[in-house]
Amino acid sequence: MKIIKLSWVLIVAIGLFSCKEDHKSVDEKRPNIIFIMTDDHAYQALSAYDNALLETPHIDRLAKEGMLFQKAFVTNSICSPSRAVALTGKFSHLNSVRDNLDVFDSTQVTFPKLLQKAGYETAIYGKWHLKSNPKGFDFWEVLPDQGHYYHPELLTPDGEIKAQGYVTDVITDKAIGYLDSLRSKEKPFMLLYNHKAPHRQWWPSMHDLEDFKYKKIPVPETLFDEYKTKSNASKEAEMRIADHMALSADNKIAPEILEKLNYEEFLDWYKGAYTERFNRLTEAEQDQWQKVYGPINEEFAKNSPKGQALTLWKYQRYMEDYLGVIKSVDRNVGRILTYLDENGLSENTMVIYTSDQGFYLGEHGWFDKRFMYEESFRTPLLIRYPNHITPGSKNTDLVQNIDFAPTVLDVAGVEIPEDMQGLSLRPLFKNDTVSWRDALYYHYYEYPGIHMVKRHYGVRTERYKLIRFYYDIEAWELYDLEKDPQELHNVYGTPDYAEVQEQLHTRVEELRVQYQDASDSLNQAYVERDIQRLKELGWE
Ligand code: SGN
Ligand code: CA
Repeated sequence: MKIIKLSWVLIVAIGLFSCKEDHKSVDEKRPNIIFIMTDDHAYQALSAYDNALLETPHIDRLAKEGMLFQKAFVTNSICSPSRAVALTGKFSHLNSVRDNLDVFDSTQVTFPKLLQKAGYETAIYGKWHLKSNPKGFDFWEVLPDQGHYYHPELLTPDGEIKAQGYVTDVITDKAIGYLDSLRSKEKPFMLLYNHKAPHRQWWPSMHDLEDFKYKKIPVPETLFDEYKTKSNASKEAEMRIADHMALSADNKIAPEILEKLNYEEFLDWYKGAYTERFNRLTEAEQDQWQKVYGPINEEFAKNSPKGQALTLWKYQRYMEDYLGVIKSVDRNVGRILTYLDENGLSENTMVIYTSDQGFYLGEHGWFDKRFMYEESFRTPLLIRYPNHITPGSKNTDLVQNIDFAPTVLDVAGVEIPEDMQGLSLRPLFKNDTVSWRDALYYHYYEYPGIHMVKRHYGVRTERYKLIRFYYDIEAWELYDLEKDPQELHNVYGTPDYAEVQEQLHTRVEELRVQYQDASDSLNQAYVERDIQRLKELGWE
């Protein structure tokens, strides 16, 4: 009896001791980091934010077990610039990438390089879109440029390879392959796991072809917005579902049908794009595809909608494919999280989920991004970091993608270079009241260019937003986000807002100085250089 009792005491004591040891090692070990960036994932289509459109249970897990940032924004709502900001912690005018045509200067300091120097192992799989080759990674396989949904090519240190399968699965297989067999078990790792999805032209995986088809998708109130109080920048942008979404490439109606029905089909390029993408499918995939899209094509030919009915039809088709593509992202994020669970890695890994920017899902009649209006200025941000972030917490501070690099470095215990312009989000993890920024700065440059969104910059505070459009337009817009969250009433120049307007003018100038973007002549030099470059490309 005594012996049994004694052995119990020993077992409990050993148990307690080893628990304590485990706990200690979790706290003291440098965390692994998985940084997930999708492309064009609107927060409106992520159920931790809003489940009106679909459920994303796997991505939502990161909010349930971590923190959901409700006011996360970008500095320049477009792909390559956003990625350069994330890597460097600096605004576009200082990191060499102001638009999608710029080449990333890979000699710059980036957070992966600093982590690598500090003893982390670093890897990237998936979308890169920065033209120069990745630097600061022990392992990398990236999509050339935008990449393809089916059987994508990948750039590797040993040259280009062609993968078999659907891009979101392929990237996940590579990421899990790295975690499972390539990874050093001695070093902490930092993995950039970047998806192409859900970028235009929204080709769902074979698993999700039927998912949203014919389901009635709620229509945004502003689908037929006429921009009554807005400047011409909105009217002249070429990203309306009604006028600029291609019935062939985007909505997947075969070009032959459109020609037969005399639809004024958009650019020739878009017709070619549909066939080119369809031809990437294997024969079996083409058959499966036709089983779903064939009847859609037949119905379109029968009803041949026009006018507002056509816009509603296009919106519905757009959403069916866009949401289908997100389904596969969600499932694959689930695979990664399960891998972490099953391999004892969840506890000591910080997982960040974000997108390179937001996206319009029919709001203001649009698809695409670029504008400083909320849907494209905001981006999803969810962070899980066990023992450091309380599960299920929500943050409403104004955070921005310049903060990603400082945050990752801070969490890894690496010194944040002084010239990084963002702030570490770590103080926000504890849910305490901390003194934080009161305003965000934004600057978009890609004009003239695809979608023709004019150059603009501006400031957003908790309540207001002031925007200046410039170059071949001179216009200011002011929104009271509390009274007008949909940004339908531009109140610039109205007497009631005179004081607020003046304050915001002062604030935006202060931010331009703070972030070293104050010189108009410099912007003019950018403009001239860009115009020259566009001419050389034959785009103007
Ligand atoms: C492609 C898209 C555009 C999109 C840009 C930039 N057209 O050109 O609609 O705005 O990429 O997107 S597509 O029909 O070829 O897909 S970004 O996310 O890379 O900035
Ligand atoms: Ca993008």
